[in-house]
Amino acid sequence: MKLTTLSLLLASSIAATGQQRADHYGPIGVMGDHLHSEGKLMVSYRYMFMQMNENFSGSDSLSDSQVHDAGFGVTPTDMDMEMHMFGLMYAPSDRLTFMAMINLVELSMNHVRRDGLNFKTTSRGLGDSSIGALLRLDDNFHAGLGLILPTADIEEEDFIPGPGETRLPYPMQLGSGSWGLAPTLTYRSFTDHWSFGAQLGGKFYLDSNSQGYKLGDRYELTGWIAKPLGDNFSLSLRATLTDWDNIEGRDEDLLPLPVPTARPDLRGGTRLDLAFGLNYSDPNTGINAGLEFGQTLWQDLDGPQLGNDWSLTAGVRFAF
Ligand SMILES: [Cu+2]
Repeated sequence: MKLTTLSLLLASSIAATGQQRADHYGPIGVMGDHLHSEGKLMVSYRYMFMQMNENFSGSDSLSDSQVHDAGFGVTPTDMDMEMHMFGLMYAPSDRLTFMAMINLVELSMNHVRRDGLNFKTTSRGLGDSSIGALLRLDDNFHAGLGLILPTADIEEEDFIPGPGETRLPYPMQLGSGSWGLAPTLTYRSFTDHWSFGAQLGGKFYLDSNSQGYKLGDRYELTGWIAKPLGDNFSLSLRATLTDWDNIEGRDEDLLPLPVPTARPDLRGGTRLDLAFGLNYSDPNTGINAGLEFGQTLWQDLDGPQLGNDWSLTAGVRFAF
């Protein structure tokens, strides 16, 4: 009888925080979704792949020849983005968790010229980094503030038929080149059979970079539901609305190439993504692994601009 009461109490406290469950952590694609208890350290690695396959103007998709007809001698046809993200979290108290992250970025973009010639450009290297902190406000809410560190190279070059070896357009650069702030407000709640989360986040760049431009502000609202399956697994469904502004200023060393990616006023947009996720957690070892597959449902872009198609994030988190 006593044992039953104790285990019921234990079960309800676990349900309240989700501490031991696979959905204690949010979907793997969400950053800053959780805090840690005092003295805990977490290391994480995430791999992210995103693919863009089509150009958009507003919410309409454009064929390659429609982009040519809009006055561009060259159109991008598709782009792959890969990121390796290494994270560190440390909690000096139950209310405060520090975070740090570095990223390796790999980009490749295919193009077709009006005369039919195809070519590809690539860039790879260290992306922007960040340090930050999460502060617990109450049982359900925590606030975060990240400082974006301009550690990425924004002077990447590659061979382009015509001009030859030259500065690559904006989306092929590895980061922002600017210092920035990334605030977040996160909600989490747990019931016996479900958990819910939501996060409102922004990225605001503070100054123009060394090349004379500043990436536009970015806002992201994401919300998810997750369901534990047994002791070690959970499934999640997440919707994300993202809005980002055009570039201010222009890259002084970028040639006026006849391609939409070289235009600072064709970078902004809004999009809605849906993602399906799976988490695995082993409370005995502190290992949590996650997978999340995302599909863009709708986008409205200042175009012609390549739009997102799908993404995959896979990662492991280890707390000790
Ligand atoms: Cu963590």
